Parts: sequence; structure tokens; C-alpha cells
Amino acid sequence: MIWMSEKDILKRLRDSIVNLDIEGVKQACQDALAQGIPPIKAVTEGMANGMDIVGQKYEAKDYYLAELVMAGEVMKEGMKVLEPYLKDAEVKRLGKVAVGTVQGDLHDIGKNIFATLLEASGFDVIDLGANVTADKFVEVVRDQKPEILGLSALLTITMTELGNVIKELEKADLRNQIKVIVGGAPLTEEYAQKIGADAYAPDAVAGVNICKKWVE
Ligand code: B1M
Repeated sequence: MIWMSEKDILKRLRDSIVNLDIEGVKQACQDALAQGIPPIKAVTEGMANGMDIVGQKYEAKDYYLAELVMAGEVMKEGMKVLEPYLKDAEVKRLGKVAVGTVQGDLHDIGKNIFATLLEASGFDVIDLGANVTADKFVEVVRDQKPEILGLSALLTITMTELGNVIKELEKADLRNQIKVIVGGAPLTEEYAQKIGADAYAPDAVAGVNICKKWVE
């Protein structure tokens, strides 16, 4: 590989997402690893920036749903290259976290990154996927007794579902047994407080740090 600066590789990662270029993203991820760029940086300062641009293009009607779908696939292919390097460490086990994207919401890329980083940090992760009902979250908290529940929502219309899950945990008398952390682009600290979550994570790294503090 021809030597490229970190800035150039991060730009290539971003652009290959924007250009919906699967081969390009895989190659750029491999080049990032070969050049010693931390894989999390390749995600957050490379590919995720591309996703933001895709989102802006979608709003501006330059891109349509097909391109959103494709961008999701391209980012997942990039993640496949990086994931083994995000989770290589043999680390002390820290506890159990159940994670999922709430009902009505199919966005799972940010939630998947959060889950991967949790595993890399030593948590056992129960990944419930996307479009998860409040009943399912309650059932898992009751039966599998994770210490932490991580809820993701990417749409303004599904944000309200976060509060609903917390209410259902209260109704089931389980709320005081678990810490609830919420994340996703439309959320804010204030919103998280309003719905009674224990924490809001602006990004996956911050989320994992909060979880680590809770179990320390
Ligand atoms: Co959609 N989508 N999408 N989409 N999509 C957004 C979210 C949108 C902002 C695009 C836009 O208009 N600019 C917009 C939402 C507007 C709004 O509600 N405010 C939107 C829309 C409108 C829609 C549809 C309604 C489109 C339609 O059908 N007409 C539809 C809804 C489907 C549904 O869910 N019911 C839809 C569908 C899709 C696809 C399925 C095609 C695809 C998702 C594929 C997938 O996830 N498997 C998709 C995509 C790719 C996007 C964008 C472009 C990228 C999302 C993404 O993966 N970002 C997005 C625009 C954007 O976000 N800029 C958009 C990268 C990812 C790393 O970031 O998920 O934010 P993110 O995760 C971050 C943090 O938020 C945080 O950590 C991550 C980084 O460290 N985080 C957590 C997230 N969850 C966390 C949980 C935690 C901790 C941290 O603890 C529990």
C-alpha cells in the first residue's frame, strides 16, 4: 500500500460510505489498520462522518431510501473488517448488559458499535437486535438479570418508546434492579433525564465508559 496520512485515510473511509462503495470501504478499513489508525477512530471519525453526509443528502433529496439502505450495508461491511480488532483483548469480565433498538426503529448500526465495544471491554452482551418491544425488554431483564439495559433510538418518532420501556420496567417492579442507559442521534441529556433514564450516551465510547463506572 502507498503510504497515506491518517487524514487521507479517514477521508477515504468517509467518502467510500458517501459513494456507497463496498470494495472501497473494505480496502480503506484494511489500510487504516495497516497504518495503525485505532479501529474506533476509523469508525467514529471516518465511516460515521460518511453516514452523517448520507443523512444530509437524504434530507436534501439527493439520496433516497435505496441509498440509505445501501449506506447501512456499506458501513456493516466496513465494520466486519474492523470488528476483530475492536474486540481482540482478553479482559476481565465486568457484568451483563442487554442492548436493543426500541420498537418501530430499524436503525442498528450505532447500537451494534456500542455492543461491540462493550464486549471488547469485558461485558457479556445480550443483543436483542432492532425493533424490540417493551415486553421483550422486560422479559429479558426479569429472566436474564443483566445489570444494565442499553436502549437505542434514531428516530424522533421512536424516542418516546424509550420512556415507555422504562415505564414498563417500573410496572413490572424491575426498575430498581437495573441501570438504564439511552443513546441515539436525536436524544439529549435533558430528554434522558425527563424519561427517567440513568444516563445518556452521546456516542458509543462514552456509553461504555458510563457502564464501566457503574460496575466498578
Ligand atoms: Co434512517 N434516518 N430512516 N435509515 N438513517 C436517519 C436516522 C435520519 C436522521 C436521516 C435524515 O433524514 N437525515 C432520519 C431520521 C429523522 C428523524 O426522525 N429525526 C431517518 C429516516 C427518516 C428514516 C426512515 C423513516 C426513512 C423512510 O423510510 N422514509 C426509515 C425508518 C425505518 C425505521 O427505523 N422504522 C429509515 C431507514 C433507514 C435504513 C434502514 C435504510 C438505514 C439503517 C440501516 C441500519 O441501521 N441497519 C438508515 C440509515 C443508514 C440512516 C442514517 C443515514 C445513518 C444512521 C447510522 O447508522 N449512523 C441516518 C442519518 C444519520 O444518523 N446521520 C438516518 C451511523 C451510526 C454509527 O450512528 O446510529 O447515531 P448512530 O450511533 C451513534 C450514536 O448515536 C451512539 O453511538 C453511535 C456512535 O458512537 N448510539 C448509542 C446509538 N445508539 C446508542 C446506544 C447507546 C449508546 C450510544 O447506549 C444504549
